[in-house]
Amino acid sequence: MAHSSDQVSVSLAALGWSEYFEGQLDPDEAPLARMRIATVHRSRLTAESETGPARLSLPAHAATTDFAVGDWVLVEPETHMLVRRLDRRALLQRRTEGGRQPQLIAANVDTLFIVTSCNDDFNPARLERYLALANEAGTRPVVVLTKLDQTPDAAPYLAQAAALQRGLDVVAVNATAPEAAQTLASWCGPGQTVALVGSSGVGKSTLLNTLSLKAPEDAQPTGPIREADAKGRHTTTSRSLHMIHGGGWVIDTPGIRTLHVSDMSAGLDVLFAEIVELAPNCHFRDCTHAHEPRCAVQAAIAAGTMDPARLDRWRKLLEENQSNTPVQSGPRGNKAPKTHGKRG
Ligand SMILES: Nc1nc2c(ncn2[C@@H]2O[C@H](COP(=O)(O)OP(=O)(O)OP(=O)(O)O)[C@@H](O)[C@H]2O)c(=O)[nH]1
Ligand SMILES: [Mg+2]
Ligand SMILES: [Zn+2]
Repeated sequence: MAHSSDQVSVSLAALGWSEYFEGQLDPDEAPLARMRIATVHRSRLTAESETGPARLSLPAHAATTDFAVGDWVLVEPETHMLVRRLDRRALLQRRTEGGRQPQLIAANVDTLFIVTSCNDDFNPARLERYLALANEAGTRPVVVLTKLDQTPDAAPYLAQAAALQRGLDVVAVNATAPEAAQTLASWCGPGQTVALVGSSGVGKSTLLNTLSLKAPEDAQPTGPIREADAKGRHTTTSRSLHMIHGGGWVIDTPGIRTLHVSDMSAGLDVLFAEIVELAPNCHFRDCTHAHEPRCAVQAAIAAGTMDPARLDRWRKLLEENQSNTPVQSGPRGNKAPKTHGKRG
C-alpha cells in the first residue's frame, strides 16, 4: 500500500500531546491509546496516532457531533473503540443561524490563521469577528493575507489589518508558493497546531497544501473564485487535520459565510482594548460612549486618536453579542453569562 505523508509515525509530543492532557489520565487508563481526532463525519470519526491514521468506533450513547477536529481521545488499542474525550485546552466554536448547539470549529489549536486576501474579500469588520472568536477561545490569532502575487501593493492591507488589535501579527503570502511555508514557520513546528479560517475562496486549502507538501493525489481540493466579487464556491465541506512538513498540524475548515458573534466576554475586550481602557476616564461609569458628556472615548475621536468607524463596529458587535447570547437563568434569576473558554 502506498504511504501518504500523513502515515509517517510520529511521537505523541509531535502530535500536540502535553502535560495538560497527561495530567487528566487515571492510572487505570495507562493501557489506552491516546489519539487525536482528524475528521468528524455524521457517523464516523477518524484519528491520528503514533501508529498512523485510525478509524474509531463510537460507543452507542456517543454522537460524532460531540467531537471536534483536534480533540484528544482515549481509545481501546485493539478495537479502536473510543473510551473518552480529554478536556480541551482551547475550543473554537460558533453559533449558527437557527442552530441550538454551537458548531465546533476545532479544538486544542495554538494559533488561528485568519485568512483573507488582498482583494475584495478584505474587510476589517469581518476580521474583527474572527479576532473575537480567537480571543474568546484563548487561541493566538494571526491574520494571513493571501494573493500577495495579485496585488501591486499589499502595504495598505497589512496596515489596516495590523490596526485591528494591539500586538496582532499580520503577514502577506502567495499561498501557492513554497515561500509561504517559511513565512508561517514560526507558528508551526513539532507539537504546534494551527487552524485555517476565513471566507470561501481566500486560499485556506491552497495554504494547507503548501504547508503540508501534499502529493497531488492527497491534496485538499481547491476551487476557483468568481472574478466579479472574489467569492469562492465552498469547495471544502468538512474540517480535517493534516501534518505540516517540518512539524506541527494544520486544520482546514469550510469557508464561513457569516460569522455571528455570541457568548463572548473577554474576546471583545481584548479586541477593543483601547476603548475598554478609556472607559474608566469617562464621567459616567455606565457611559455608552454615544451621547454622554465628558466621554473619554468621544474625546479621543475628537482628538483624532481613535477611528470613529472602530467605535461604531465595537457598538455593533457588543449589541449583536448581547442579542445572540441566551441569558442564563438559575436559582438567582437572570444573570449575564460568565466568562468561559479561557485557556486553563
Ligand atoms: N494567485 C494566487 N491564487 C491563490 C492564492 N491563494 C489561493 N489562490 C487561488 O484561489 C482559489 C481558491 O483557493 P482555495 O484554497 O480553494 O480557497 P479556500 O479558502 O479553501 O475556499 P473554500 O474551501 O471554498 O472555503 C484557488 O483557485 C487558488 O488557486 C494566492 O495566494 N495566490
Ligand atoms: Mg478549502
Ligand atoms: Zn464614554
